[in-house]
Formats: sequence, C-alpha cells, structure tokens
Amino acid sequence: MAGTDGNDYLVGTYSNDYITGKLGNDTLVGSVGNDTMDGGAGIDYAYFSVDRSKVNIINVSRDSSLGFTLTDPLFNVTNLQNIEHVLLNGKNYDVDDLIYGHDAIHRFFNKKTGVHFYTASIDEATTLKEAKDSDLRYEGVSFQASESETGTANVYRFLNTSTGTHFYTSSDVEKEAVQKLSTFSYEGVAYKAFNNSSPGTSPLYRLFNTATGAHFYTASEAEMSTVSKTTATYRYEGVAYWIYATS
Ligand SMILES: [Ca+2]
Ligand SMILES: [Ca+2]
Repeated sequence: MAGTDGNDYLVGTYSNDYITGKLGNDTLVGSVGNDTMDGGAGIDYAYFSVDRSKVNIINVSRDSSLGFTLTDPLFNVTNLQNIEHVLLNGKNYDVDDLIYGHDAIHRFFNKKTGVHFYTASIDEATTLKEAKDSDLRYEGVSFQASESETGTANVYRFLNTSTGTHFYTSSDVEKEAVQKLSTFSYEGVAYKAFNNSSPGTSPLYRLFNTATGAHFYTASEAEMSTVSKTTATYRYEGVAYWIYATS
C-alpha cells in the first residue's frame, strides 16, 4: 500500500501490510497484523490505539533512522522506518525520545563554518537531514536533555546573525547579557537541563572556539579532552549544565 507524494492518511488491513507514505507528511495506521510502515521523507506519524505503557519499543542500534519495532499487547510486531512521531491512544511521542528514554538532542556539523548545531526537535532534525545541498552533516544523538523533571532549568537558544551559528545557555544571567548584544537573536527555549549534578546525569562540557567565536558542547570527556589538546583555538570553559549521556 503506497501513498502519494502529498500528505496521506493510510490505513492497513487485518493482514500483514507494507505501508509507505512516500513524500509529504503522512499518518499511517497499521491495524492488526505484523506491518511494516515506512513514512518516507517528511514528518510522519504512526498511529496505534494502545497506551504507551502497553507497548514495547525495540531499537537495537539506537538510531531511529535505521528503524525500530513496536510490539503491542496482542503481539503484533510493527516495523517502523522514517517515522518521526508515534501516536499512542492519541498522545504524541517523538520517536527519538521513545528510543532514548529522555529528550534526544541531535547534533549536526556545519562543514562551511566548522561549528556544531544542536536540536531537540526531531522535526527540525529531519528537515535539516533531508535538505538538499546542505552544509550540515548529521552526527547522531549527542546527548539527552530532561523532559520535565523537577529541578530543571531552561536552556536558551540564540542565533548569531553575523555568523549563522547558535549559542546555548541555561544561565539567566548569561541570557540577559547575550540579549543585549545586537548580533544575537533569541530563538526560545531549546530544551531543559540541570544546573547542578542530579542522579543519573553527566556534565556537558563547553568549549569556546576563539577562531570562530562559537561554542562547542560535548558530553564526552574524551572528546572534550581531545579537542582542547589538539585544536589550539579551543578553550575549555567548564561545565555548561548537566544532561543524560547517550550511553
Ligand atoms: Ca505521502
Ligand atoms: Ca519521515
């Protein structure tokens, strides 16, 4: 069963289906049976009339772009590919967050500016991955932010309009200082993180590139150490805030 290159609503049969949405933003409904649903390009939704607590999500590779399986209480196994959202009894879950357990932060490398970009939005990540002639190379889920646990702080996102690079901070003091700079445009709350060490969290290290004026963030102590040792233009600034490491 195949959709069009526009936005489609496709419902499977009671046997095993292969449903592909092709281009556009599609909603795919598997019904009973062991189905394969491929959303294709665009922002796609897979619908199941089951609660989150009743389904099992299996993603061995921990890479949503390689697909994952969802098992429901009736033991139907659905293989999902290129799906960005799963609707479980009407509640919308980002696929990357289901796979990782927390708010997955995607990392891109801009080949032109040499600066990294981070986003918590699977829609933004998918759109950037699918953009043609993009300078951005996808590097995967870098770390996980918090959903809404108590004790979390907002991480604010700014765009440097002269360089096209982004800056992230959880400090209200720093936010106010950056907002006074004419080159920075405030883009809103990027995600949530902890300003202090909290059970299960890891530090996110922040480095400043004196050549580009941009910041680099990593949860990997090895990467932080390598970058600061091998690249003379990087200056280690300390822990930005606390997040969940990917593994
Ligand atoms: Ca379509
Ligand atoms: Ca898709």
